[in-house]
Amino acid sequence: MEEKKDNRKTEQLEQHKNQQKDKFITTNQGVRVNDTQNSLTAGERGPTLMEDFMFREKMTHFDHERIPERVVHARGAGAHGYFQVYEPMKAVTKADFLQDPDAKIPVFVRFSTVVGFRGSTDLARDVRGFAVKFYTDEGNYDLVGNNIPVFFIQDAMKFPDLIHAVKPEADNEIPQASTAHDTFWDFISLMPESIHMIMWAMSDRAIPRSYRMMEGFGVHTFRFVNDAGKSTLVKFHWKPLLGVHGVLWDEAQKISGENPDFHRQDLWEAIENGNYPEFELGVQMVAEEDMDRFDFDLLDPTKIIPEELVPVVRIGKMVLNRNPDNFFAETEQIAFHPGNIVPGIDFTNDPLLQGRLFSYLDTQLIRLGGPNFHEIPINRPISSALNNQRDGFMRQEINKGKNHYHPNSIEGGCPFQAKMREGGFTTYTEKIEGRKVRTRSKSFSDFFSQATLFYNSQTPIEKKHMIDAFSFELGKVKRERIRERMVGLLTQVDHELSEKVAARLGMDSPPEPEKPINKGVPADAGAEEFEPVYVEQKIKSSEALSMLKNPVSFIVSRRIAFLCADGVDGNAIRNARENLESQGANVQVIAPHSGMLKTDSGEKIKIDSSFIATSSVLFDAVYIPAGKQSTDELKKNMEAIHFINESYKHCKAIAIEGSAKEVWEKTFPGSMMPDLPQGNDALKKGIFLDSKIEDFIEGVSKHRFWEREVAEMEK
Ligand code: HDD
Repeated sequence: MEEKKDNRKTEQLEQHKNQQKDKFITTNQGVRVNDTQNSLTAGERGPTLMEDFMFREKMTHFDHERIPERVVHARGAGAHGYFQVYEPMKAVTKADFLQDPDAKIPVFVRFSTVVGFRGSTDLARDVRGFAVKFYTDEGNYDLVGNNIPVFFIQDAMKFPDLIHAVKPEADNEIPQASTAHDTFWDFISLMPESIHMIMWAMSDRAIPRSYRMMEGFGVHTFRFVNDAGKSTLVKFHWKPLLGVHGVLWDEAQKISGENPDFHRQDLWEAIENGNYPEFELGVQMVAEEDMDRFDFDLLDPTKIIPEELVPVVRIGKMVLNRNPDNFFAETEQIAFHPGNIVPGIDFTNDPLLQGRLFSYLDTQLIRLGGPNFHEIPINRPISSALNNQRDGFMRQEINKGKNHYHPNSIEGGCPFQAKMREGGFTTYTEKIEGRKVRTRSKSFSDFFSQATLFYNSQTPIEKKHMIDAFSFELGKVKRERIRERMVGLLTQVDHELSEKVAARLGMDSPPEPEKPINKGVPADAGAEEFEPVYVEQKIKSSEALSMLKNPVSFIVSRRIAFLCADGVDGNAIRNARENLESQGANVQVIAPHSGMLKTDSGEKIKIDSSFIATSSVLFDAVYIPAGKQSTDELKKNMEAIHFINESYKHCKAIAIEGSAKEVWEKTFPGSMMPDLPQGNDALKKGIFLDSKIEDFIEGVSKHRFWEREVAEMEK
C-alpha cells in the first residue's frame, strides 16, 4: 500500500512513455519509414517533390519544436520524489497529504534561476526558484517558493517593472543572467522596499554550491485551515539536510564558463548515484488572533518572521529520488501555480500573493499554448479531474455524453458539486470590510529594519562577501547617480557597510542618516511617497540568518580532485581513494593528459580528466599524492600550479603527501608561501600535510576554510 502511494505518479507517467528499442521508425500516422536520410527527388540530382510527406512532416515538426520559455525562471532543473509527513497535522490543517506518516506523496520539484534565459548559466548571482508540486489524493498542491524568504516588491503591480529592470537591457540585450547593470540598480535604488531582499541577494545564498544545499521558502504568509474551519497563519520553509552552502563569487563566475550546467549536473548525478537530496518541510505557525503582535505586517512579503520569535517546526521530509526521463516533457512542461491549493490550505491578502494568483495561470496559457495544459502528463493530478470545461487546443480527453453544463437533469446532475464534508474545497470565510483604494498599507513602511537585522546576523566573512558583491555589482553600474542613490540606501541599513562599499567605488562616504526609531509604525507613516519609517526591533541579530553559524558537515558526494602525473605512488593513491570513496566522496583523477595513468609500479589507473578539460572550481577539495616522478612533472605544469593556487584562494581542503610538498612550494614561491599548519592546526587551516586521512575527511566535510580569507583580510 505504502509503495503504491509512492509510485502513483510514476505509474501514471508510465502510460505515456515509449520505448524505441527493437522498433521501426514510423511517421506520426504510424506508417513505417524506409529512408529518413534522403528526401524524395525527381531524379538523383533533381528538385525535392512536394509529395514527400515524410520530409514535410519531419521538417514541420522540427520547425515547431520550440515553445516560449518562462518569462522568468526560464532556466531550471527538475526531479521526482516523495514527501512524507512526520505526524498528523490534524490540529491545524485538514490537508489530507499532511495526515498519514505512512503515506508517501509523489512530488516533482523544479529548481531555477530567475533572470537568465533557458540557455544561461546555473551560477549567476540570482534568486533560486524552489517549486514543488505535490500530487495529493485531493488534487495538486503547488508550493512555488524561492531560496530567499522575502521578495523585492510588496505589490504584484510592480512585478513587470522589476523584471524589465533586471532582464538584459532593452536596446542591446546585455548582460545575460546578471543583475550587475544600470537598469536593475536604477530600479532598486528607487525602490527602498527592495533593500531587505537585496541584502539576501548580495549574500552567498545567491550563489549556492548546489540545489541540494539551499533552503526554500514559501515567502508569503499562508493559512492552514482545520476541520473546524479554524485558521492558523503559516510560513513554509524547506531545510536541506546537507545544510546551506555557497561558493565564492570568483568561483561562481569561473564555473559559469567551465560548466554552466554545474547545478543541473550536480542534481542529476546525485540522484543517479543514490545520494538523494533531502529537505525537511518546516512551518512557522501563528494563531490568527496573534496576527498583529509583530513589529511588521505578516502580509508584507518583504518581511520574515525571525525564528527567535516563532520557531520553525519540522513536519515532514521530501526525498528526491528519480531523474526525469525527458527534460522537455517533464521539467519544461511542468506548470506551477501558487493558486493550486487543496482543502486545508488557503491564501492571505498579501498583495504580492494576490497578484501571483492571476499571473501563473495566465502565463501557462501562452507558454503551453492553450487551456488544456493540465492534461500534459506531468501536470495531471493523480486524483481524477472531472468537470464541464470542454474543448480548446490539444484536448486529450474524450468526454462522453451530451452534458457539459451544470446544473443538468439529463445526466442526473453529474458530475456533482462536493460538499465540504465530501472533500469540496471551501474558501476560508475571512471577514473583510473596506473601501476600494489604490494605496499601500502604512504597516508596510518599515523597509530597513529587517535589512539591518539580516546584515547584523552575518559573520565577518559573510559581511565581507556582501561588501564584495555590492562593490562588484555597483562597480558595473555606469551612471554615477545610481551608485550614489544605492550607497545612500545602504547608509540606512548599516553605516559601516555603506562606508566600505563607497570606498570600494571611490566615492565619499555619506553621513550617517538620522533614523528616528519608532515603537510600532506611526500613524502618519508613508505620508510622503517612499518615506520609510524605522521600527524598534525585538531581535537585533538572528542566528538562523547566517549560513556559517549553522554549519552542517558531510563528505558524501563532495568532489575531490587527485592531482597526479605518471609515476604517482600507486599505493598511496589507492589507499586514499578507497578511504574517501568508502565515505561516499566523489574522487576524480586529474592528470596532464587523458587516458591512463602509469603508477610507480607500472599499474594503470583511469584518468577522469586532463587539466585542460577541467578546473579547480569544479571541485570541493584537492589531494596531491606522493611519487617522485609525478611530483617532478606537476612542478613544471602551470595548470597544476594554477589548480592548487586557486583551490587555496577558494578556501578548499588540500592534502599534500610526501614529495608533493615540492609542488606546494612551487605554487607559492618565497614569501607567498602560506604557513603550513602543524599538528592539529591542519583542521583549522584546511592544509593537510602528511596528515591522517581521517583529518582530511573531516576537513573536506567542513566545506570551506573561511579562516583563510580572514587571515588574508588581516594581512
Ligand atoms: Fe513567480 C514563475 C517563485 C513572485 C509571476 N515564480 C515562478 C517560478 C518560481 C516562482 C519558483 C518558476 C516555477 C517553475 O519552476 O516553473 N515568484 C516566485 C516567488 C515569488 C514570485 C517565490 C514571490 C514571493 N511571480 C511573482 C510575482 C509574479 C510572478 C509577483 C507576477 C505577478 N512567476 C510568475 C510567472 C511565472 C513565475 C510569470 C513564469 C513562468 C511560470 O510562472 O510558470 O507567472
